[in-house]
Amino acid sequence: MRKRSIRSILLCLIALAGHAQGPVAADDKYTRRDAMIPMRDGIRLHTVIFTPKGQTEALPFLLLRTPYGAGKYVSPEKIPYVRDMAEEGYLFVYQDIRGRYESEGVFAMQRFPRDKKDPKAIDENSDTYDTFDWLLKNVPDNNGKAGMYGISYAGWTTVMGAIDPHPALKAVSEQATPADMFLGDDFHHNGAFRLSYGFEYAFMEEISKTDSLFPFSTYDTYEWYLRLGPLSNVNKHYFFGKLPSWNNFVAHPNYDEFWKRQSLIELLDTPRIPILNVAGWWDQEDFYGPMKAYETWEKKDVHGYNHLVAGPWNHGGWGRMDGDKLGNISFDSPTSFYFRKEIQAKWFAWYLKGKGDGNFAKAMVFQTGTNQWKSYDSWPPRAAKKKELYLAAGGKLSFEKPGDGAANGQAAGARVGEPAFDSYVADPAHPVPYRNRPVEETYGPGSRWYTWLTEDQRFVEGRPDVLSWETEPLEKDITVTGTLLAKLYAATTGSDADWVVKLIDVYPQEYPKEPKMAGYELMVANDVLRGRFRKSFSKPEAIVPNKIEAYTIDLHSQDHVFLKGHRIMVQVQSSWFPIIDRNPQTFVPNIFEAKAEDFKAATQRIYRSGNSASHLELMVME
Ligand code: PG9
Repeated sequence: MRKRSIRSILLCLIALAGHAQGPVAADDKYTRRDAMIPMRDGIRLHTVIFTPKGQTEALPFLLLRTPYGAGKYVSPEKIPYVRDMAEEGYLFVYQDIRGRYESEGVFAMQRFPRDKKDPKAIDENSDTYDTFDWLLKNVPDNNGKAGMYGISYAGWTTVMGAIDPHPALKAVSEQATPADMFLGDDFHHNGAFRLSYGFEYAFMEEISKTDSLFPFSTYDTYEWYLRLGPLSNVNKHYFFGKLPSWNNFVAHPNYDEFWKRQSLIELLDTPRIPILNVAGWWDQEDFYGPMKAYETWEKKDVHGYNHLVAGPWNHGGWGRMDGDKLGNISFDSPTSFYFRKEIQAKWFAWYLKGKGDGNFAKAMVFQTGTNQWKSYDSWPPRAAKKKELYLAAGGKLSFEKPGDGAANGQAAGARVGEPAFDSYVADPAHPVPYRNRPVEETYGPGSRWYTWLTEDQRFVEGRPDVLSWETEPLEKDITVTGTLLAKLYAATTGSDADWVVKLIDVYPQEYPKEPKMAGYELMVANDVLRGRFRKSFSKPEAIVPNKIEAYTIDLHSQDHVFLKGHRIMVQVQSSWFPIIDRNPQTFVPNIFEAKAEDFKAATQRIYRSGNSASHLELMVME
């Protein structure tokens, strides 16, 4: 997990521990030992081992492998994320992965799996294996069992450890692992490049062995990225070809072997040990990942090992504080606290210590709107039924399929026989901000990155390049549980376009429960599709100007109740800057090499009648 995720939590915990000489304090319940553990190729990895003071029984290991600095960890009972487990008693182990912080070797962003025929080859799986071999032999009073867990990058290292597990590894919990960096996680969504994240993260991890923030010259990075101009200016003026990840973004603009080789969709096989996948509905970095990992494993889960937890959290939000609120949104109970105590701690207690009843539902999901935990025997639940929600005339949304164009409020300028549409001009010179400006540096001071997905979408409503459609106030609750997608029928005067679709819960104009939330527009699902990839992510194709084409946008899944009196809204726009780079709207083979003159304004038409009736497909529980 990132910044306010692991790093700042740790810094804050170190401060909390209130010690002057490194992260060991006299009142700590655990003793710390640092070791350099040798891997099969001779490289040594820095590892921090915490053992309970006065340990009376043999205990299992809990390992977390991170690129963000293992040395910063304090005694486990002082870390909210693992406090419940620390009370229970484990041998806590934190390790710097290769090339990061105090470990030797070279860092590789999501290192490719090794060639198993080569006994000297290494990867995160072999490093995990070698670590366990060493721990079992060198840490006294262990019970021969181990678990692994971690958020985001450490979730991914957990997955790598679980793929071909060491015999001592008995259960894992991957939390917010990325699954596919081209399709849905940190670096791209449906082929659209996550510019601010990709740029800042590549710099942070690869400019040196320890995390560094890029020195932006403006506080509002929206302005900085706009002034940057075409992406080719990044290497020309800032990175000079020195950051491997940036060079890979440039060299692999399509879904090729580079992305597929690291994709969990390709890598995951039958789960060999119990796996608890954990996702946050408003995870600003890796929501796709754990849901996809769960889905992929589920298809091969012959032993019933695979489980899912999804809750009302941002990236890693289950690991800190209470989880009763996210941004402006309240959930009525401490959901993170519940996860840590009632799910995570019980999971490892059962599999590593044989304590508890081992009774874990297939999917443990926090339903928002009603704000209740639900247990399902499958995800998505089989009981939900598909329902189409159509864009209609006059900015309305309707569960009724619209008829032909004439009957549905045709716009001026329409061609004869053209289906009804709504239209806007998308200009790459004035892209729609993805969050309210200033867009602070992602992990910079005062950044509101962590909660942007819960931000009130009224901040873009007045813009002529954002279209909105909404229902009347609902006469009864509508429960959306399961997968969602948008089917847009759209045309552009350009030859490439991005389509951003947001599903929004609009709170009633009078909201006595929390008056400041009256009229709030909360995104409950969203994503972007880069139009060139509408038929294939591997083979981009120019859009034929002015031709109506179908675009399917995966809006992932949700468990949300639109309550009686609320409205459902859909917004469509063609930029989300700078989290998504600007589409030039002129097809070029590689957008990383687009020229300034390729960026052109285009008129977009979103159709809503006859065979071109744009709609969302929702799974609804009756
Ligand atoms: N989202 C971060 C990340 C994970 C894996 C690769 C790249 C970035 C993180 O929070 O660790």
